Parts: sequence; C-alpha cells; structure tokens
Amino acid sequence: MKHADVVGALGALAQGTLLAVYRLLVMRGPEGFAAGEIGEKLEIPGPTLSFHLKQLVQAGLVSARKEIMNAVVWIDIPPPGMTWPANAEKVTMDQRGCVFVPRIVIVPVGGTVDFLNSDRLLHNIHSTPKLNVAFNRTQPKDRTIPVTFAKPEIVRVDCDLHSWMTAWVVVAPHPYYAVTKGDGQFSFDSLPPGSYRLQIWHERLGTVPAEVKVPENGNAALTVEMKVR
Ligand SMILES: [Cu+2]
Repeated sequence: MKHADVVGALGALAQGTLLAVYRLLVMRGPEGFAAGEIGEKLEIPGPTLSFHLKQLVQAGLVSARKEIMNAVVWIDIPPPGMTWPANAEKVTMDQRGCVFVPRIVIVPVGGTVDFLNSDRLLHNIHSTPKLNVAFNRTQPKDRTIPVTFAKPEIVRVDCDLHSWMTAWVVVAPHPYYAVTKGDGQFSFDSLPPGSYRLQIWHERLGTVPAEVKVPENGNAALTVEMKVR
C-alpha cells in the first residue's frame, strides 16, 4: 500500500474520531487547543490523538501552531504586464481520505481544475458560484471531472455526501496570488520594487487589507494578524 492509500484508508476507518477532533478545532478557530486539552475533551488516548492530528495536518486542514494556514493572499493591482504564463501548470484537486486535497487551489481565469477522487467511495462536487457556471456532479472513484472557471471569484465547492468536505477554488486574474502554508507563510517571487496593497482572505476570518513596500534591493516582509469575528 502506498503512503497516500494508507492515510486514505485509515482516514475512512477512523472518520468518527477524526471528525470529532476536526470539529473541535474548527469550533475553536485560530486560537486552537493544546493537544492534551483535545484528548481530555474527547476522551481520546494520546497516541490515537497524535495520529489523528497528523492526518489532519497532512490533509492540510489544520496547522500545528498558531499561524494561519490556508489563507489566500493577493495583490490588488499587479505590476503592469505581469500576466499568467501561456501554459500555466495544470491544477488538480483530489478527494482523499474524505477531505479535499488541497483545500484551496488557485487557477488562472479561464483555466481548468481537474477534480479527482482517489477514495474507494463515492463523492460529489457541488458548487453554486455567483459569477462562474454552477456544477453538481457525482464522482465515483478514479473519475476525473474537469471544470473550467471563466471569471475571477473565490468559489466554494462541497461534497454533498460528506457534510464536512469543503474546498475553495480561487479564480485569479493575475499570478500574484498565494496560499499560506502550514507555518502561516506565503511569498511572491519576482515582485518588482514599489508599494502594493494586499488582501488576505480566510474562509472563517474574512478579508483584511495590508500594505507592503518592496525595496529596490532585497526582500519585503509583512506580518498580518487576523482576528476571529
Ligand atoms: Cu465526499
């Protein structure tokens, strides 16, 4: 069994507990819990809990620290002439261990996301965007469903069969979009010197603006705080 299969299979087996841990963490939000506190609340023994936490981190659902992962950062007005390369990389979103992996993908305007299902069970992809075309498709194992997104928008995608399965497709008009990683970090490559206004969006924390000045020489660094509303 490959690593991904093992995680997927155990994820399916342990869904009840996994889900309870995830729910608790989602309810608490960015403040999070100490591992001991979670174990106590849910009466899960330490080794089992750390296994589940590892699964959730691997699935990109939680970060082990206070940094906010899966926030989307973008530049309001990109530097002139900075457009998507003609053959941008293929974007895929898998359904694995009953979660969308990754939880957030960035796709250029007019681009296509290949939705996959690596699980042995049936999923579906359901979305009712405001600007893009709605879709609601059944997805058996190993079927690839390509969906094209024509307008800039942050599109929510759900699986109707598993209420906790949510993902986001960020349809980006230019390449200066990034998703924060598990350590809360993001970066843009080759951003010319100048002042930029950024937006930072998180599915539960809303959108906050920020300003950054990129110097002639060297890098710009920025720290943004997001509060629970
Ligand atoms: Cu599902």
